[in-house]
Amino acid sequence: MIPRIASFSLFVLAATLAHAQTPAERLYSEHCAGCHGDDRLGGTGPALIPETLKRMRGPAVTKVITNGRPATQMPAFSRVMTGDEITALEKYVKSPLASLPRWTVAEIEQSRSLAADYEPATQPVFKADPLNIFLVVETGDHHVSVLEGETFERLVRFPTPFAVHGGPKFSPDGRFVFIMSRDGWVQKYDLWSLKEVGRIRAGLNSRNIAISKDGRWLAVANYLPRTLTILATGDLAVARIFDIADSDGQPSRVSAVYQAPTRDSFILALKDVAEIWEIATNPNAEPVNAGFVHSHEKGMAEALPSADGLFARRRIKVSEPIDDFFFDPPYRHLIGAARDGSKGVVVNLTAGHEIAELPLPGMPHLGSGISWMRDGRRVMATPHLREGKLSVISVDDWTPLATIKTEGPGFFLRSHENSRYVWADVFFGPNKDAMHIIDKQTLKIVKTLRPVPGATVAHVEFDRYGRYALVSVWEDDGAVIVYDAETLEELKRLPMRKPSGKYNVWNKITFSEGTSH
Ligand code: DHE
Repeated sequence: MIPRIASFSLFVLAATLAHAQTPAERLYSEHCAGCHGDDRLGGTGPALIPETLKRMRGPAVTKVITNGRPATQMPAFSRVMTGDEITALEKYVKSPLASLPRWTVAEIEQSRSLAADYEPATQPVFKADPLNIFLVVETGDHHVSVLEGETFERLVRFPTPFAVHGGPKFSPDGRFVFIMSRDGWVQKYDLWSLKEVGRIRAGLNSRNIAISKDGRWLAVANYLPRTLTILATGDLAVARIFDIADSDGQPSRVSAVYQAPTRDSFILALKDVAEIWEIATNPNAEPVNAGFVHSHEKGMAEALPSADGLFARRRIKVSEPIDDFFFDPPYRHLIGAARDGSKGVVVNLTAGHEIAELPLPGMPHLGSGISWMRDGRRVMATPHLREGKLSVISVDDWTPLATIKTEGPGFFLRSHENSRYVWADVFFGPNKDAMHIIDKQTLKIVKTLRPVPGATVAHVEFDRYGRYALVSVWEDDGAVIVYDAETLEELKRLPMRKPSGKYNVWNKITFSEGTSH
Protein backbone atom coordinates (compact mmCIF):
# COMPACT_ATOMS: atom_id res chain seq x y z
CA MET A 1 0.00 0.00 0.00
CA ILE A 2 1.33 3.54 -0.83
CA PRO A 3 1.68 5.74 2.30
CA ARG A 4 -0.83 8.64 2.35
CA ILE A 5 1.76 11.39 2.06
CA ALA A 6 3.39 9.67 -0.93
CA SER A 7 0.05 9.15 -2.63
CA PHE A 8 -0.70 12.87 -2.12
CA SER A 9 2.64 13.82 -3.76
CA LEU A 10 1.92 11.48 -6.65
CA PHE A 11 -1.47 13.14 -7.06
CA VAL A 12 0.15 16.61 -7.13
CA LEU A 13 2.78 15.40 -9.61
CA ALA A 14 0.11 13.86 -11.87
CA ALA A 15 -1.98 17.03 -11.67
CA THR A 16 1.08 19.18 -12.43
CA LEU A 17 2.00 16.96 -15.38
CA ALA A 18 -1.57 17.05 -16.63
CA HIS A 19 -1.47 20.83 -16.67
CA ALA A 20 2.14 21.23 -17.83
CA GLN A 21 1.98 23.14 -21.07
CA THR A 22 3.87 22.03 -24.13
CA PRO A 23 6.02 24.72 -25.80
CA ALA A 24 3.34 25.17 -28.46
CA GLU A 25 0.61 25.58 -25.83
CA ARG A 26 2.79 28.16 -24.05
CA LEU A 27 3.22 30.10 -27.31
CA TYR A 28 -0.54 29.93 -27.85
CA SER A 29 -1.33 31.19 -24.32
CA GLU A 30 1.18 34.01 -24.65
CA HIS A 31 0.41 35.26 -28.16
CA CYS A 32 -2.96 33.94 -29.38
CA ALA A 33 -5.34 33.26 -26.48
CA GLY A 34 -6.13 36.95 -25.94
CA CYS A 35 -8.01 37.16 -29.25
CA HIS A 36 -8.75 33.53 -30.14
CA GLY A 37 -9.79 32.34 -26.65
CA ASP A 38 -8.02 30.17 -24.03
CA ASP A 39 -10.00 27.22 -25.36
CA ARG A 40 -9.22 28.03 -29.06
CA LEU A 41 -12.94 28.51 -29.68
CA GLY A 42 -12.66 32.13 -30.76
CA GLY A 43 -13.09 35.56 -29.22
CA THR A 44 -12.50 38.75 -31.14
CA GLY A 45 -10.54 36.51 -33.54
CA PRO A 46 -11.86 33.31 -35.14
CA ALA A 47 -11.74 29.82 -33.59
CA LEU A 48 -8.41 28.07 -34.15
CA ILE A 49 -9.53 24.46 -34.45
CA PRO A 50 -9.13 21.94 -37.29
CA GLU A 51 -12.84 22.12 -38.14
CA THR A 52 -12.36 25.78 -39.09
CA LEU A 53 -8.78 25.72 -40.33
CA LYS A 54 -8.97 22.79 -42.70
CA ARG A 55 -10.41 25.03 -45.40
CA MET A 56 -7.05 26.90 -45.31
CA ARG A 57 -5.06 24.53 -47.45
CA GLY A 58 -1.24 24.12 -47.85
CA PRO A 59 0.96 26.64 -46.06
CA ALA A 60 -1.87 29.18 -45.58
CA VAL A 61 -1.92 29.01 -41.74
CA THR A 62 1.88 29.39 -41.49
CA LYS A 63 1.66 32.38 -43.82
CA VAL A 64 -1.00 34.10 -41.70
CA ILE A 65 1.00 33.55 -38.46
CA THR A 66 4.18 34.77 -40.16
CA ASN A 67 2.82 37.77 -42.06
CA GLY A 68 -0.45 38.61 -40.28
CA ARG A 69 -3.63 39.52 -42.11
CA PRO A 70 -3.86 42.93 -43.76
CA ALA A 71 -6.72 45.18 -42.60
CA THR A 72 -7.37 43.05 -39.49
CA GLN A 73 -5.98 42.96 -35.96
CA MET A 74 -3.95 39.82 -36.75
CA PRO A 75 -0.28 40.91 -36.44
CA ALA A 76 2.78 39.35 -38.13
CA PHE A 77 4.73 37.06 -35.79
CA SER A 78 7.85 36.62 -37.94
CA ARG A 79 9.88 38.89 -35.63
CA VAL A 80 8.52 37.37 -32.44
CA MET A 81 8.77 33.64 -33.18
CA THR A 82 11.28 31.42 -34.95
CA GLY A 83 10.26 29.36 -37.97
CA ASP A 84 10.23 26.21 -35.80
CA GLU A 85 7.98 27.88 -33.25
CA ILE A 86 5.54 28.95 -35.96
CA THR A 87 5.49 25.37 -37.31
CA ALA A 88 4.82 24.00 -33.79
CA LEU A 89 2.04 26.53 -33.27
CA GLU A 90 0.43 25.66 -36.60
CA LYS A 91 0.51 21.96 -35.66
CA TYR A 92 -1.08 22.78 -32.32
CA VAL A 93 -3.97 24.83 -33.71
CA LYS A 94 -4.65 22.14 -36.30
CA SER A 95 -4.82 19.40 -33.63
CA PRO A 96 -8.26 18.29 -32.43
CA LEU A 97 -9.61 19.66 -29.15
CA ALA A 98 -9.07 17.28 -26.20
CA SER A 99 -12.81 17.06 -25.53
CA LEU A 100 -16.06 18.10 -27.20
CA PRO A 101 -16.95 21.61 -26.08
CA ARG A 102 -20.38 22.55 -24.76
CA TRP A 103 -22.26 25.62 -25.91
CA THR A 104 -25.24 26.07 -23.69
CA VAL A 105 -28.38 28.10 -24.21
CA ALA A 106 -27.08 30.62 -21.67
CA GLU A 107 -23.79 31.02 -23.56
CA ILE A 108 -25.59 31.37 -26.88
CA GLU A 109 -27.97 33.95 -25.44
CA GLN A 110 -25.05 35.85 -23.93
CA SER A 111 -23.44 36.16 -27.37
CA ARG A 112 -26.60 37.75 -28.84
CA SER A 113 -26.35 41.44 -29.64
CA LEU A 114 -28.93 43.63 -31.32
CA ALA A 115 -27.73 46.83 -32.99
CA ALA A 116 -28.65 49.81 -30.82
CA ASP A 117 -28.93 52.16 -33.83
CA TYR A 118 -31.17 49.85 -35.87
CA GLU A 119 -34.46 51.36 -37.03
CA PRO A 120 -36.66 49.34 -39.40
CA ALA A 121 -37.41 51.28 -42.61
CA THR A 122 -40.99 51.54 -43.88
CA GLN A 123 -39.76 51.16 -47.49
CA PRO A 124 -36.42 50.41 -49.17
CA VAL A 125 -33.90 53.26 -48.92
CA PHE A 126 -33.03 52.74 -52.62
CA LYS A 127 -35.04 52.91 -55.86
CA ALA A 128 -34.13 49.56 -57.47
CA ASP A 129 -36.41 46.49 -57.34
CA PRO A 130 -35.70 45.10 -53.84
CA LEU A 131 -36.47 41.58 -55.05
CA ASN A 132 -33.86 41.74 -57.80
CA ILE A 133 -30.84 42.72 -55.72
CA PHE A 134 -27.79 40.49 -55.34
CA LEU A 135 -25.68 39.71 -52.31
CA VAL A 136 -22.05 38.97 -53.12
CA VAL A 137 -20.07 37.28 -50.34
CA GLU A 138 -16.50 38.59 -50.44
CA THR A 139 -14.47 36.05 -48.47
CA GLY A 140 -11.20 37.94 -49.07
CA ASP A 141 -11.98 40.44 -46.35
CA HIS A 142 -15.24 39.10 -44.89
CA HIS A 143 -17.74 41.52 -46.37
CA VAL A 144 -20.95 41.34 -48.38
CA SER A 145 -21.62 43.69 -51.27
CA VAL A 146 -25.24 44.40 -52.16
CA LEU A 147 -25.73 45.08 -55.89
CA GLU A 148 -28.69 46.45 -57.81
CA GLY A 149 -29.98 43.88 -60.28
CA GLU A 150 -30.24 46.19 -63.33
CA THR A 151 -27.29 48.56 -63.13
CA PHE A 152 -25.09 46.45 -60.83
CA GLU A 153 -24.31 49.58 -58.80
CA ARG A 154 -23.16 48.72 -55.29
CA LEU A 155 -25.80 49.81 -52.77
CA VAL A 156 -23.69 49.03 -49.72
CA ARG A 157 -20.76 46.91 -48.55
CA PHE A 158 -21.03 45.63 -44.99
CA PRO A 159 -18.76 43.51 -42.75
CA THR A 160 -19.75 39.91 -41.93
CA PRO A 161 -18.51 37.50 -39.28
CA PHE A 162 -15.26 35.67 -40.23
CA ALA A 163 -15.52 32.94 -42.90
CA VAL A 164 -19.08 32.97 -44.15
CA HIS A 165 -20.10 29.61 -45.61
CA GLY A 166 -23.14 28.39 -47.51
CA GLY A 167 -25.93 30.42 -48.97
CA PRO A 168 -27.41 33.29 -46.95
CA LYS A 169 -31.11 32.69 -46.32
CA PHE A 170 -33.81 35.30 -47.00
CA SER A 171 -37.10 35.91 -45.20
CA PRO A 172 -40.00 34.86 -47.50
CA ASP A 173 -40.69 38.53 -48.41
CA GLY A 174 -37.01 39.04 -49.27
CA ARG A 175 -36.64 41.85 -46.79
CA PHE A 176 -34.20 40.31 -44.29
CA VAL A 177 -31.20 38.11 -44.85
CA PHE A 178 -29.42 35.74 -42.45
CA ILE A 179 -25.75 35.02 -42.97
CA MET A 180 -23.76 32.28 -41.19
CA SER A 181 -20.04 31.90 -40.53
CA ARG A 182 -18.12 28.70 -39.96
CA ASP A 183 -17.57 29.85 -36.37
CA GLY A 184 -21.32 29.61 -35.80
CA TRP A 185 -22.18 33.32 -35.92
CA VAL A 186 -25.51 34.23 -37.47
CA GLN A 187 -25.96 37.80 -38.66
CA LYS A 188 -29.35 39.32 -39.44
CA TYR A 189 -29.37 42.16 -41.97
CA ASP A 190 -32.26 44.39 -43.12
CA LEU A 191 -32.16 44.78 -46.91
CA TRP A 192 -34.59 47.71 -46.89
CA SER A 193 -32.76 49.92 -44.42
CA LEU A 194 -29.35 48.43 -45.38
CA LYS A 195 -28.49 48.02 -41.69
CA GLU A 196 -27.41 45.12 -39.50
CA VAL A 197 -30.13 44.08 -37.06
CA GLY A 198 -28.01 41.88 -34.83
CA ARG A 199 -25.98 38.71 -34.46
CA ILE A 200 -25.67 35.64 -32.25
CA ARG A 201 -23.24 32.73 -31.98
CA ALA A 202 -25.57 29.77 -32.45
CA GLY A 203 -22.83 27.12 -32.61
CA LEU A 204 -19.06 26.82 -32.24
CA ASN A 205 -18.48 25.30 -35.66
CA SER A 206 -21.42 25.41 -38.01
CA ARG A 207 -22.26 24.18 -41.50
CA ASN A 208 -25.23 26.09 -42.87
CA ILE A 209 -28.63 27.55 -42.05
CA ALA A 210 -32.21 27.11 -43.27
CA ILE A 211 -35.23 29.32 -42.74
CA SER A 212 -38.73 27.92 -42.16
CA LYS A 213 -41.41 28.37 -44.82
CA ASP A 214 -43.23 30.98 -42.72
CA GLY A 215 -39.97 32.83 -42.04
CA ARG A 216 -40.31 32.54 -38.26
CA TRP A 217 -37.51 30.09 -37.52
CA LEU A 218 -33.89 29.74 -38.50
CA ALA A 219 -32.15 26.39 -38.06
CA VAL A 220 -28.36 26.28 -37.64
CA ALA A 221 -26.59 22.99 -38.41
CA ASN A 222 -23.59 22.46 -36.12
CA TYR A 223 -20.54 20.21 -36.08
CA LEU A 224 -19.52 21.58 -32.66
CA PRO A 225 -21.32 20.87 -30.46
CA ARG A 226 -23.39 18.03 -31.92
CA THR A 227 -26.57 20.10 -32.08
CA LEU A 228 -29.12 21.87 -34.22
CA THR A 229 -29.96 25.33 -32.90
CA ILE A 230 -33.31 26.87 -33.82
CA LEU A 231 -33.54 30.65 -33.49
CA ALA A 232 -36.58 32.92 -33.65
CA THR A 233 -35.90 35.10 -36.69
CA GLY A 234 -37.47 38.21 -35.12
CA ASP A 235 -34.99 38.78 -32.31
CA LEU A 236 -32.56 35.87 -32.85
CA ALA A 237 -33.48 34.37 -29.47
CA VAL A 238 -32.94 30.64 -28.99
CA ALA A 239 -36.19 28.76 -29.58
CA ARG A 240 -34.96 25.19 -29.28
CA ILE A 241 -31.77 23.15 -29.23
CA PHE A 242 -31.73 19.55 -30.41
CA ASP A 243 -28.91 17.30 -29.26
CA ILE A 244 -28.24 15.10 -32.25
CA ALA A 245 -27.95 11.37 -31.67
CA ASP A 246 -29.43 8.33 -33.39
CA SER A 247 -31.99 6.11 -31.71
CA ASP A 248 -29.12 4.15 -30.07
CA GLY A 249 -27.70 7.33 -28.56
CA GLN A 250 -24.72 7.64 -30.94
CA PRO A 251 -24.07 11.40 -31.33
CA SER A 252 -23.65 12.97 -34.76
CA ARG A 253 -22.52 16.12 -36.45
CA VAL A 254 -25.15 17.81 -38.64
CA SER A 255 -23.78 18.06 -42.18
CA ALA A 256 -26.50 20.42 -43.35
CA VAL A 257 -30.06 21.55 -42.78
CA TYR A 258 -32.51 22.37 -45.58
CA GLN A 259 -36.00 23.87 -45.81
CA ALA A 260 -38.55 21.57 -47.46
CA PRO A 261 -41.15 24.18 -48.44
CA THR A 262 -43.88 21.78 -49.55
CA ARG A 263 -43.55 19.81 -46.31
CA ASP A 264 -43.26 22.76 -43.93
CA SER A 265 -40.24 21.18 -42.33
CA PHE A 266 -36.47 21.20 -41.97
CA ILE A 267 -34.57 18.18 -43.31
CA LEU A 268 -31.25 17.34 -41.63
CA ALA A 269 -28.33 15.47 -43.18
CA LEU A 270 -26.38 13.73 -40.41
CA LYS A 271 -22.69 13.07 -40.82
CA ASP A 272 -22.05 10.19 -38.45
CA VAL A 273 -25.23 8.15 -38.15
CA ALA A 274 -27.53 6.35 -40.60
CA GLU A 275 -30.54 8.60 -40.07
CA ILE A 276 -32.13 11.63 -41.75
CA TRP A 277 -34.17 13.88 -39.52
CA GLU A 278 -37.23 15.87 -40.42
CA ILE A 279 -38.38 18.61 -38.03
CA ALA A 280 -41.82 20.15 -38.53
CA THR A 281 -41.93 23.94 -38.53
CA ASN A 282 -45.71 24.10 -38.38
CA PRO A 283 -47.85 22.13 -35.93
CA ASN A 284 -50.24 21.30 -38.78
CA ALA A 285 -47.54 20.18 -41.20
CA GLU A 286 -48.65 17.12 -43.13
CA PRO A 287 -45.61 15.05 -42.10
CA VAL A 288 -46.50 15.55 -38.43
CA ASN A 289 -49.18 12.93 -38.97
CA ALA A 290 -46.81 10.55 -40.68
CA GLY A 291 -44.95 9.07 -37.77
CA PHE A 292 -43.52 12.10 -36.02
CA VAL A 293 -42.32 11.58 -32.49
CA HIS A 294 -43.04 14.53 -30.26
CA SER A 295 -40.14 16.70 -29.26
CA HIS A 296 -40.47 16.13 -25.53
CA GLU A 297 -39.56 12.50 -26.15
CA LYS A 298 -36.49 11.25 -24.23
CA GLY A 299 -33.32 12.18 -26.10
CA MET A 300 -34.47 15.65 -27.08
CA ALA A 301 -32.34 18.35 -25.60
CA GLU A 302 -33.25 21.37 -23.59
CA ALA A 303 -36.89 21.99 -24.34
CA LEU A 304 -37.32 25.73 -24.35
CA PRO A 305 -40.59 27.55 -24.50
CA SER A 306 -42.07 27.73 -27.98
CA ALA A 307 -45.51 27.44 -29.47
CA ASP A 308 -47.13 24.11 -28.61
CA GLY A 309 -46.58 21.25 -31.01
CA LEU A 310 -43.76 22.94 -32.90
CA PHE A 311 -40.62 21.15 -33.94
CA ALA A 312 -41.96 17.62 -33.82
CA ARG A 313 -39.27 15.35 -35.16
CA ARG A 314 -39.17 12.27 -37.32
CA ARG A 315 -36.22 9.94 -37.86
CA ILE A 316 -35.81 8.30 -41.25
CA LYS A 317 -33.50 5.31 -41.06
CA VAL A 318 -31.14 4.76 -43.98
CA SER A 319 -28.66 1.97 -44.62
CA GLU A 320 -25.55 4.14 -44.14
CA PRO A 321 -24.83 7.81 -43.35
CA ILE A 322 -25.60 10.00 -46.38
CA ASP A 323 -25.27 13.73 -46.81
CA ASP A 324 -25.01 16.51 -49.39
CA PHE A 325 -28.65 16.36 -50.54
CA PHE A 326 -30.41 17.21 -53.79
CA PHE A 327 -34.23 17.52 -53.55
CA ASP A 328 -36.65 17.05 -56.44
CA PRO A 329 -38.84 20.16 -56.99
CA PRO A 330 -41.89 18.80 -55.06
CA TYR A 331 -39.56 17.83 -52.21
CA ARG A 332 -40.95 14.31 -52.32
CA HIS A 333 -37.53 12.73 -52.80
CA LEU A 334 -33.92 13.48 -52.00
CA ILE A 335 -30.71 12.02 -53.34
CA GLY A 336 -27.87 11.82 -50.84
CA ALA A 337 -24.25 10.92 -51.46
CA ALA A 338 -22.77 7.87 -49.76
CA ARG A 339 -19.62 8.54 -47.78
CA ASP A 340 -17.24 6.66 -50.06
CA GLY A 341 -18.33 8.91 -52.94
CA SER A 342 -19.36 6.01 -55.18
CA LYS A 343 -23.13 6.23 -55.31
CA GLY A 344 -26.26 8.25 -54.69
CA VAL A 345 -29.11 6.97 -52.52
CA VAL A 346 -32.71 8.07 -53.28
CA VAL A 347 -35.01 8.47 -50.27
CA ASN A 348 -38.78 8.95 -50.55
CA LEU A 349 -39.54 11.45 -47.81
CA THR A 350 -43.25 10.67 -47.61
CA ALA A 351 -42.75 6.92 -47.27
CA GLY A 352 -39.66 7.48 -45.12
CA HIS A 353 -37.29 4.98 -46.71
CA GLU A 354 -34.75 4.41 -49.48
CA ILE A 355 -36.21 3.55 -52.85
CA ALA A 356 -33.21 3.43 -55.21
CA GLU A 357 -29.45 3.59 -55.61
CA LEU A 358 -27.62 5.28 -58.45
CA PRO A 359 -24.07 4.59 -59.59
CA LEU A 360 -22.39 8.01 -59.18
CA PRO A 361 -18.66 7.39 -58.79
CA GLY A 362 -16.26 10.35 -58.38
CA MET A 363 -17.90 12.00 -55.34
CA PRO A 364 -21.02 13.72 -56.65
CA HIS A 365 -21.62 17.20 -55.21
CA LEU A 366 -25.38 16.81 -55.01
CA GLY A 367 -25.88 19.99 -52.99
CA SER A 368 -24.96 21.90 -56.17
CA GLY A 369 -27.41 19.89 -58.28
CA ILE A 370 -30.01 21.73 -60.38
CA SER A 371 -32.93 20.51 -62.46
CA TRP A 372 -34.75 21.49 -65.67
CA MET A 373 -37.17 20.10 -68.29
CA ARG A 374 -35.65 18.28 -71.29
CA ASP A 375 -37.78 16.54 -73.93
CA GLY A 376 -40.77 16.61 -71.61
CA ARG A 377 -38.89 14.97 -68.71
CA ARG A 378 -37.39 16.55 -65.64
CA VAL A 379 -33.66 15.95 -65.40
CA MET A 380 -31.11 16.93 -62.79
CA ALA A 381 -27.37 17.42 -63.12
CA THR A 382 -24.63 17.26 -60.53
CA PRO A 383 -20.90 18.01 -60.69
CA HIS A 384 -18.36 15.60 -59.19
CA LEU A 385 -15.63 16.69 -56.80
CA ARG A 386 -13.13 14.04 -57.87
CA GLU A 387 -13.75 13.69 -61.61
CA GLY A 388 -14.03 16.09 -64.54
CA LYS A 389 -17.64 15.30 -65.42
CA LEU A 390 -21.27 16.16 -64.81
CA SER A 391 -23.85 13.43 -64.38
CA VAL A 392 -27.32 14.00 -65.84
CA ILE A 393 -30.08 11.91 -64.24
CA SER A 394 -33.78 11.42 -64.95
CA VAL A 395 -35.77 12.61 -61.95
CA ASP A 396 -38.78 10.52 -63.07
CA ASP A 397 -37.16 7.15 -62.59
CA TRP A 398 -33.73 8.02 -61.15
CA THR A 399 -31.76 6.54 -64.04
CA PRO A 400 -28.48 8.03 -65.29
CA LEU A 401 -29.02 9.65 -68.72
CA ALA A 402 -25.70 11.13 -69.73
CA THR A 403 -22.23 12.10 -68.62
CA ILE A 404 -20.80 15.44 -69.77
CA LYS A 405 -17.01 15.50 -69.80
CA THR A 406 -15.51 18.73 -68.43
CA GLU A 407 -11.99 20.13 -68.18
CA GLY A 408 -11.78 19.12 -64.49
CA PRO A 409 -13.84 18.58 -61.32
CA GLY A 410 -16.34 21.37 -60.68
CA PHE A 411 -18.05 22.73 -57.55
CA PHE A 412 -21.10 24.74 -58.61
CA LEU A 413 -23.79 24.57 -61.32
CA ARG A 414 -26.32 27.26 -62.16
CA SER A 415 -29.11 28.01 -64.58
CA HIS A 416 -32.42 29.86 -64.69
CA GLU A 417 -35.92 29.00 -65.91
CA ASN A 418 -35.50 31.58 -68.72
CA SER A 419 -32.02 30.51 -69.83
CA ARG A 420 -31.07 27.91 -72.45
CA TYR A 421 -27.81 27.17 -70.69
CA VAL A 422 -26.26 25.60 -67.62
CA TRP A 423 -23.08 27.24 -66.36
CA ALA A 424 -20.55 24.82 -64.85
CA ASP A 425 -17.25 25.81 -63.26
CA VAL A 426 -14.04 23.79 -63.19
CA PHE A 427 -13.03 24.55 -59.63
CA PHE A 428 -10.15 22.12 -59.19
CA GLY A 429 -6.98 21.49 -61.19
CA PRO A 430 -5.09 23.32 -63.91
CA ASN A 431 -8.24 24.42 -65.78
CA LYS A 432 -9.78 26.24 -62.82
CA ASP A 433 -9.97 29.36 -65.02
CA ALA A 434 -12.60 27.75 -67.29
CA MET A 435 -16.38 28.16 -67.17
CA HIS A 436 -18.37 25.80 -69.38
CA ILE A 437 -21.67 26.86 -70.93
CA ILE A 438 -23.82 23.80 -71.66
CA ASP A 439 -26.96 23.61 -73.81
CA LYS A 440 -29.76 22.23 -71.63
CA GLN A 441 -31.30 20.23 -74.49
CA THR A 442 -28.30 18.85 -76.41
CA LEU A 443 -26.17 18.53 -73.24
CA LYS A 444 -23.20 19.76 -75.31
CA ILE A 445 -20.67 22.36 -74.14
CA VAL A 446 -21.34 25.28 -76.50
CA LYS A 447 -18.70 27.65 -75.18
CA THR A 448 -15.91 27.72 -72.58
CA LEU A 449 -15.21 31.15 -71.09
CA ARG A 450 -11.75 32.02 -69.74
CA PRO A 451 -12.15 35.61 -68.55
CA VAL A 452 -8.90 35.74 -66.51
CA PRO A 453 -6.38 33.13 -67.62
CA GLY A 454 -4.89 31.31 -64.60
CA ALA A 455 -7.42 32.66 -62.06
CA THR A 456 -10.11 30.53 -60.38
CA VAL A 457 -13.44 31.34 -62.01
CA ALA A 458 -16.42 29.85 -60.20
CA HIS A 459 -20.03 30.12 -59.05
CA VAL A 460 -22.72 31.82 -61.14
CA GLU A 461 -25.95 33.59 -60.24
CA PHE A 462 -28.65 34.97 -62.55
CA ASP A 463 -30.80 38.04 -62.05
CA ARG A 464 -34.51 37.37 -61.44
CA TYR A 465 -35.39 37.43 -65.17
CA GLY A 466 -32.50 35.25 -66.32
CA ARG A 467 -31.05 38.04 -68.51
CA TYR A 468 -27.67 38.37 -66.81
CA ALA A 469 -25.26 35.85 -65.33
CA LEU A 470 -22.77 36.98 -62.69
CA VAL A 471 -19.51 35.02 -62.38
CA SER A 472 -16.87 35.21 -59.61
CA VAL A 473 -13.17 35.61 -60.28
CA TRP A 474 -12.39 33.87 -56.99
CA GLU A 475 -9.08 35.62 -56.17
CA ASP A 476 -7.96 38.14 -53.53
CA ASP A 477 -7.93 40.87 -56.15
CA GLY A 478 -10.87 39.32 -57.90
CA ALA A 479 -14.01 40.52 -59.58
CA VAL A 480 -17.62 39.77 -60.36
CA ILE A 481 -18.13 39.68 -64.12
CA VAL A 482 -21.60 40.39 -65.52
CA TYR A 483 -22.44 38.48 -68.73
CA ASP A 484 -25.38 38.75 -71.07
CA ALA A 485 -26.92 35.34 -70.39
CA GLU A 486 -28.06 34.92 -74.02
CA THR A 487 -25.16 36.28 -76.10
CA LEU A 488 -22.57 35.24 -73.48
CA GLU A 489 -20.80 38.62 -73.98
CA GLU A 490 -19.08 40.28 -71.03
CA LEU A 491 -20.89 43.50 -70.00
CA LYS A 492 -19.20 44.65 -66.80
CA ARG A 493 -16.37 43.81 -64.42
CA LEU A 494 -16.75 44.82 -60.77
CA PRO A 495 -13.60 44.55 -58.61
CA MET A 496 -14.18 42.45 -55.46
CA ARG A 497 -12.10 40.79 -52.72
CA LYS A 498 -12.24 37.03 -53.38
CA PRO A 499 -15.95 36.91 -54.20
CA SER A 500 -17.45 33.47 -53.59
CA GLY A 501 -21.23 32.95 -53.69
CA LYS A 502 -23.71 35.43 -55.17
CA TYR A 503 -27.39 35.32 -54.31
CA ASN A 504 -30.32 36.96 -56.07
CA VAL A 505 -33.21 37.59 -53.68
CA TRP A 506 -35.96 36.58 -56.14
CA ASN A 507 -34.27 33.37 -57.26
CA LYS A 508 -33.76 32.35 -53.66
CA ILE A 509 -37.19 33.15 -52.25
CA THR A 510 -38.95 31.48 -55.19
CA PHE A 511 -36.72 28.38 -55.06
CA SER A 512 -35.76 28.84 -58.72
CA GLU A 513 -35.02 25.47 -60.31
CA GLY A 514 -31.69 26.83 -61.55
CA THR A 515 -30.20 27.40 -58.10
CA SER A 516 -29.19 25.17 -55.23
CA HIS A 517 -31.40 25.74 -52.23
FE1 DHE B 1 -19.51 24.59 -49.22
C1 DHE B 1 -22.71 25.64 -49.86
C2 DHE B 1 -20.74 21.81 -47.70
C3 DHE B 1 -16.33 23.38 -48.90
C4 DHE B 1 -18.27 27.43 -50.64
N1 DHE B 1 -21.37 23.85 -48.87
C5 DHE B 1 -22.56 24.47 -49.17
C6 DHE B 1 -23.65 23.69 -48.65
C7 DHE B 1 -23.10 22.60 -48.01
C8 DHE B 1 -21.66 22.71 -48.17
C9 DHE B 1 -23.83 21.48 -47.29
C10 DHE B 1 -25.14 24.02 -48.82
C11 DHE B 1 -25.46 24.95 -47.72
C12 DHE B 1 -26.43 26.04 -48.00
O1 DHE B 1 -26.20 26.84 -48.91
O2 DHE B 1 -27.39 26.14 -47.27
N2 DHE B 1 -18.67 22.88 -48.47
C13 DHE B 1 -19.37 21.86 -47.93
C14 DHE B 1 -18.48 20.78 -47.58
O3 DHE B 1 -18.80 19.70 -47.01
C15 DHE B 1 -17.13 21.13 -48.06
C16 DHE B 1 -16.78 20.24 -49.27
C17 DHE B 1 -16.04 20.93 -47.02
C18 DHE B 1 -16.06 21.90 -45.88
O4 DHE B 1 -14.98 22.40 -45.55
O5 DHE B 1 -17.11 22.21 -45.34
C19 DHE B 1 -17.35 22.57 -48.51
N3 DHE B 1 -17.62 25.28 -49.67
C20 DHE B 1 -16.47 24.64 -49.44
C21 DHE B 1 -15.33 25.42 -49.85
O6 DHE B 1 -14.11 25.11 -49.74
C22 DHE B 1 -15.85 26.64 -50.52
C23 DHE B 1 -15.53 26.55 -52.01
C24 DHE B 1 -15.23 27.94 -49.97
C25 DHE B 1 -15.67 28.31 -48.60
O7 DHE B 1 -16.27 29.38 -48.50
O8 DHE B 1 -15.44 27.57 -47.64
C26 DHE B 1 -17.35 26.48 -50.27
N4 DHE B 1 -20.33 26.21 -50.11
C27 DHE B 1 -19.64 27.27 -50.62
C28 DHE B 1 -20.60 28.23 -51.16
C29 DHE B 1 -21.87 27.70 -50.95
C30 DHE B 1 -21.67 26.43 -50.27
C31 DHE B 1 -20.22 29.54 -51.86
C32 DHE B 1 -23.22 28.30 -51.37
C33 DHE B 1 -23.55 27.83 -52.73
C34 DHE B 1 -24.85 28.35 -53.26
O9 DHE B 1 -24.83 28.85 -54.39
O10 DHE B 1 -25.89 28.25 -52.62
